[in-house]
Amino acid sequence: MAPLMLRGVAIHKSYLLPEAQQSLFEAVRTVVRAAPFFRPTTPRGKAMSVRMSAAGRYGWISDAKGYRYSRTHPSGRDWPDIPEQVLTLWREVTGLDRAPECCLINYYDADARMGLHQDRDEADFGWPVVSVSLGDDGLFRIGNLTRGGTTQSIWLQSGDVAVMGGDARLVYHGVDRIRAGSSKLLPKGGRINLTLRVVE
Ligand SMILES: O=C(O)CCC(=O)C(=O)O
Repeated sequence: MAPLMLRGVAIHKSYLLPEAQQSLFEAVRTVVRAAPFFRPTTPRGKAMSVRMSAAGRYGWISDAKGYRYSRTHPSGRDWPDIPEQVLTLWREVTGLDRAPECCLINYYDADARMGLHQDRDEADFGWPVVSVSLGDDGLFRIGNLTRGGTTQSIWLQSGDVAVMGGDARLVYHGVDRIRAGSSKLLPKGGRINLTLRVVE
């Protein structure tokens, strides 16, 4: 089915069927056992509401030294490999042979959110960013290529996949709120978002 287009972002609603969501969630659990969630702080020292982990050659971290990609988890260990089913999904939705080097894993509890931002720490904005939602619904807001202006929002649900590429690669985006209890996929509730990016 053709994706729904919102401000250039391609949103594949219900891309993953419940069984595929369950299997992806199990794969994420395995990653998080090896690379436990941590709560990043902004360079100004404020704790972010989202908890993070990652798989791949790079993870993304933030602390007093700033926002950046890092080859290691805060524990000092390498990040686990990106699960094969995640790489398959990337190939399916992008049609690219080049694999992403970072699978960022965001965990949102009922009160977590993510402010409007651009993904611009990567070397080449020619590669798309792919985002996969699991668990509770998240209200995803899409703005413009510069800060400010009008925005539009859409509820991303478990199994939805969004692709930010082409002219929409650098669009401002964020998550305003979580609809707690809207999914039963995560036994303790909450939302997981996987963000796949080519870094180098
Ligand atoms: O959780 C989401 O849907 C978006 C995550 C995001 O924007 C990011 O990790 O940069």
